[in-house]
Amino acid sequence: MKKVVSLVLALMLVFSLAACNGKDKAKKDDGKITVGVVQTNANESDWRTANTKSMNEAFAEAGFETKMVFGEGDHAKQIAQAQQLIQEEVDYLVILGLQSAGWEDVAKAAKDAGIPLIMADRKLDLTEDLYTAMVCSDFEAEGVKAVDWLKTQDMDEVNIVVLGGDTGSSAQLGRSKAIEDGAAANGWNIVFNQNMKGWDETLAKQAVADLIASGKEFNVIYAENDNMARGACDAMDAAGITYGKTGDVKVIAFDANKWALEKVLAGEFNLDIECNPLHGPRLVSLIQSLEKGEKIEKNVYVEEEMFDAETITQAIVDARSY
Ligand code: GYE
Repeated sequence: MKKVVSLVLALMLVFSLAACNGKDKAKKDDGKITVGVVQTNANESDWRTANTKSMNEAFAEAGFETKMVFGEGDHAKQIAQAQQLIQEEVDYLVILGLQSAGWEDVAKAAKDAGIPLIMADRKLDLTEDLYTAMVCSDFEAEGVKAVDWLKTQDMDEVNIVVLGGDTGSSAQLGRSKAIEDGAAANGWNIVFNQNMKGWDETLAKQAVADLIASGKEFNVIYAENDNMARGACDAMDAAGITYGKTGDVKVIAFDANKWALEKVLAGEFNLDIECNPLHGPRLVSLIQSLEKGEKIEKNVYVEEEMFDAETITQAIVDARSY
């Protein structure tokens, strides 16, 4: 009798395991591609909001299942989230890193699991054998555009306030390197150079307000995104400092959100360097090519423009999609 009971229990265990695998298998076999996305922060900036929306909309339209998680400023959390998505056997892993360093173990785990790793938005410090593709912005090149523009402004003395983004993100590293190299090469003074945690507009406003209160002279704001540029302008408004096209302080911003381009058109921002967040369609096209076994371009830098208060038009602003 005991042997019969043991046999029945063993068979129940085998069938339950098979059902479990069968359920998982069925999920994988429903033909849906599952994309794991490790995003930075949900409400980091208007750029990030447009970026998240672009991926969610494009993936849904393509019939992908999206598993999006948010690091919320915590690099270690992003690493753990990426490892969890690998455990869940997503078909593709898209990473938008809070930090550019520290991704080797995740990349090796994804490779071992046969999961293509795609870097989006921000390049990570990974050798080419550890990722499948990159769809990012060249942040140093963005900063060089701003430096080249500043050189044309024919200013006797250039005293720059640098409002950096999240420390260690490739966006901050590239944009900061460009202005620091540009200042050294052109004899400009960087009178303030601090990174704002989370690209935070309020932190940027407070930093500029404190700087004004300290009596530090400056005539250029180099804000590494639109939100921080707006914070700086709010601080200058409160202190009665003029800025923009006809003011005493030139304002340089990055991202080129539509609302910010309205400020360029109004002459409040002198220059806005585009950093295009609409990675959704690019990632869909890349994943569909990979699914078909097509050869892909491994490293793609997104084409981006810049907008000058001297030349922008309402038509240009109206045509913008984010
Ligand atoms: O400039 C900023 C966002 O990674 C390029 O992150 C992106 C940056 C963007 O929060 O607004």
